Amino acid sequence: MCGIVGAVAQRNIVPVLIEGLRRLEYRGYDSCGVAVLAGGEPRRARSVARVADLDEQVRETHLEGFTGIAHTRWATHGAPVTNNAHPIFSRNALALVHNGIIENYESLREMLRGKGYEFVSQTDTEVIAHLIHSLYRGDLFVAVREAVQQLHGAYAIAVEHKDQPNTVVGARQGSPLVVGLGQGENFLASDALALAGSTEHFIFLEEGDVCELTLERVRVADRDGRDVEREVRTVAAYGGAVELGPYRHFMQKEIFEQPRAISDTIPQADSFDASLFGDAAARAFGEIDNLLILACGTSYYSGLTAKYWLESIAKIPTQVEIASEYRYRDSVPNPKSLVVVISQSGETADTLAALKHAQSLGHRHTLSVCNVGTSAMVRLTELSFLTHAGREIGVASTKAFTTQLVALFVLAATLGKLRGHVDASLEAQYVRQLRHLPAALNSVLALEPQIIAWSEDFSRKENALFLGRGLHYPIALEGALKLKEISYIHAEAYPAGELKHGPLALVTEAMPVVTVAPNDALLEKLKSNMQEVRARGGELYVFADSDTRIVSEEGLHVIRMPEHYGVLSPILHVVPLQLLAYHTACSRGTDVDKPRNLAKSVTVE
Ligand code: HGA
Repeated sequence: MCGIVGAVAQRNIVPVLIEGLRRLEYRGYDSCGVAVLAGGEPRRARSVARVADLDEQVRETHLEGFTGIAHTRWATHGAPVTNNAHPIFSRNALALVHNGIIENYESLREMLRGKGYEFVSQTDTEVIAHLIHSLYRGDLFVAVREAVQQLHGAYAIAVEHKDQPNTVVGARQGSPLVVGLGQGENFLASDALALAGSTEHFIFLEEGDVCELTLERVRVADRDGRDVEREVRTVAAYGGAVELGPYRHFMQKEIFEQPRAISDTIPQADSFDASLFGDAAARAFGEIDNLLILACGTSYYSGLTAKYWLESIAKIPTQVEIASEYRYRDSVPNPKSLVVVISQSGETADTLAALKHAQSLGHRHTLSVCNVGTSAMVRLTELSFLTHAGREIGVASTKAFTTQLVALFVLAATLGKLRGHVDASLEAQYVRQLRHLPAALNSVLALEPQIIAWSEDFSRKENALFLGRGLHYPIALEGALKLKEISYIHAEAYPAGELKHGPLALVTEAMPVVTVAPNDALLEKLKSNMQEVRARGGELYVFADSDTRIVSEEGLHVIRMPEHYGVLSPILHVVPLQLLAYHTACSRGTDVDKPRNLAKSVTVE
């Protein structure tokens, strides 16, 4: 989603700003822009095309300056047109970029119109620019501190003013913002990743903070206006640009990286110990008697899968909720709950807000499952388990999902052991199964040519059904989501036993029905559900474990999974569904890594 980069330096800063935007591009955006202070009024360039186009513009127009701010926008208020792209100006004196949503923008707009401000964009952001301008009396830091008192909603902003040519001011509430510390130059960004190559020293601003960057100094004030010292962290792990290598898209690369990502995520130790989740975990795990999992999208489906593991392996009651629902409904807090939040980026706005809501209700024990160790979510939770998927560029999540599943299985096994339901031999069996997963995944990835053959049929369909049962129902949900996201084919997933209660009415020869068929206790029931589909002319595409005795015949296509994988089977069964969605999308010619209307790291509500 939206990205911010800002800098004050003693050199032309535009190439650094453009490079920062490039590093944030993978999150998805619909327009971009940059503004510099170059003697007098701010100058800007904006584009509704790619950052590469913006780069060309700045070269052609010789846009250069020592102080600047830049932005990638994912529109929430106002169409993705040049006029709404950030930086937004106020009276050619002040330039501002913003991530988030200002909820009281209508009343502020009326108030500012009353003061003579003219609005030229449809964004909510423009009110912030004019508000700060209206409060400016020669000190931008003071004006921003006063302005944010009047804002309701979520924001991370960076602002510059023509009368303070070596200053950038930032503020955050509900959206991330970091300060990067350089030598005689300082930076601001919505993600430290944007500043890789410029600095390794960061201040992660806290909620309500306002900061002022000048060449030699960074000043931070907290929400009460008191100057504060924030910890400086060194983050050296951000490498250079991620290469595509021999793959056509990042999504394909990331699907094929799963054996490595999973092997890096599986704990080294041969036993499941609470300390895997942090120093305080042993005590916290001893004080809980249920779990509340909060997540969105694909992470929600990993939570749903975890519920089956947690209740069957650890015998611990588990509730899974969509974060954006939980945060706004009345719920009954249970002091003995462990609240588990799951997010690839650790910055997902809805999940972060749900976590804070749970904490405000008095939940003391919280755990994040996350792919970014420096993220707000990891910083806010008592316990954490980091997945080691590496950077995920494709908007449609793949390796983040399977590594989350590994993390959540380890949680179930650890709680199962602590609660006396996993003895030494079962523990050893789980460890063996985990260790063998990367090899098992490689065999599943070798099915790609057979899946490509199916994807050609799929690319001509407009609807699809996905069926699974038990532990594999969330996998069917994830398969349908992947197909929707990147191929734009309408897909629905159902627990197979639910077909006869409604969706069977949709089944005709035109409806492909993808079935996840592991050889588990529900296999015979699933086979009956498949017969119900065949009897109505539905075309079945089945991913069947080799020992299921499901064989291809007319209207029934079967791809054999290399091995039956017991309790960890969902981690294998999701992979062919990822490949099916990927190759179907390729056949339809969609923008696989940046599907329309979607963005990575959903940092707005
Ligand atoms: N509300 C602003 C910024 C949107 C944003 O943060 N997207 O991720 C706008 O629509 O311009």
